[in-house]
Amino acid sequence: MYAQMVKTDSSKVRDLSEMTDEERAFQERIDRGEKIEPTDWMPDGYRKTLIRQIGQHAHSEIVGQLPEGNWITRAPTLERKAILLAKVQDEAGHGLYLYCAAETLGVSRDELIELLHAGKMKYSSIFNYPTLTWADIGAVGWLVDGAAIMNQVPLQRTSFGPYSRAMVRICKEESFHQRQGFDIMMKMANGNSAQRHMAQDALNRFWYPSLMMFGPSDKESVHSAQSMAWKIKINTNDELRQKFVDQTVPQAEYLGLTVPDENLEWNEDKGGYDFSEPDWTEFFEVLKGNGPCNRERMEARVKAWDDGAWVRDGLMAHAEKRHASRTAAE
Ligand code: FAQ
Repeated sequence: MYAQMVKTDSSKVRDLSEMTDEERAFQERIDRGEKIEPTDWMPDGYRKTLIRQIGQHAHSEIVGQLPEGNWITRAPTLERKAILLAKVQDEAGHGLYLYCAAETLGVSRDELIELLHAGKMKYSSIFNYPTLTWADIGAVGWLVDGAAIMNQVPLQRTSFGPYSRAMVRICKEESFHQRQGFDIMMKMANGNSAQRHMAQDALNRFWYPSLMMFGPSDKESVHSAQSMAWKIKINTNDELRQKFVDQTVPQAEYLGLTVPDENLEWNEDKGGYDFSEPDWTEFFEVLKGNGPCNRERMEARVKAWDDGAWVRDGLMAHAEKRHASRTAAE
């Protein structure tokens, strides 16, 4: 599933002097920090890159409901259940804002969903890992939402207006998600020894997959150079990964948990932690569809889509009937 809808290479980012007048005017708007709106002229590659990234982001929000949805019926208290339910509903809302943002670029939600189900579009690698214990729900909120926020806060300044505006609301909600995850971790880490053990085990299993969320290392990233020139991305994958580690290690220390990396060490010169890279072979295997839950996640999404066909058909039939009776009345 390592299919590319559009591929750019850092050596191929063109200089202003190599652009057509239209392309140069567009790039200058980006460089001045102007927002690009859906009806503005844009290069085909800019449109395709946005559809790929926003579509992948939308799919991640929707597929991302599955690992947590798995725990709604098993949350330890009524309060935790209500909170988790609200969080999972928020993720559905994020998916919908993002599909709407993608639709302004001329692709329909149905087309994007078809591409996902056909294995031609991706969703975040992180959601191919299982949530085995209640502490995993804490780790998802703390680490996965924490990584998502680290990536999404700069995206509020992305150059495409509808994407940037969607990000403002999403980031507010994600910060509540991150705090609820950290709150679960605090309860578990300060609980009895079995609970502390579950919290540590969740951190052990989610640490490296969370680091992978930022994408491959900068030298392996095919899209970063062009996406940054277009301000579709604001930071490189490695920059965000470093910021995430620097922010999260003190939080783990506060919880009394150990980050599962024996090479983790504060580096005074760079003002950040040195840390071990994730296993990139595992990352690319997950992207190819060979992660622990890829098949299960896609089956659940395809089933939900098929089971919902009668609702979509009913709504379409109703809309057509109303349209026909309005036209007849006119
Ligand atoms: N998983 O050249 P790059 C969330 C692919 S939201 C899967 O570096 P790019 C909320 C990449 O698509 C999480 N695939 O790519 C939540 C490309 O393949 P392609 C989602 C990945 O786009 C929390 C290839 O590798 N967030 O979690 C991954 O410049 C809790 C080469 O990579 C977003 O989508 C990956 N981790 O940078 C919900 C944020 N990384 O498309 C529920 C917006 C890379 O050519 C519960 N997206 N790939 O076939 C981005 O910022 C970027 O797209 C990156 C990747 C940084 C993810």
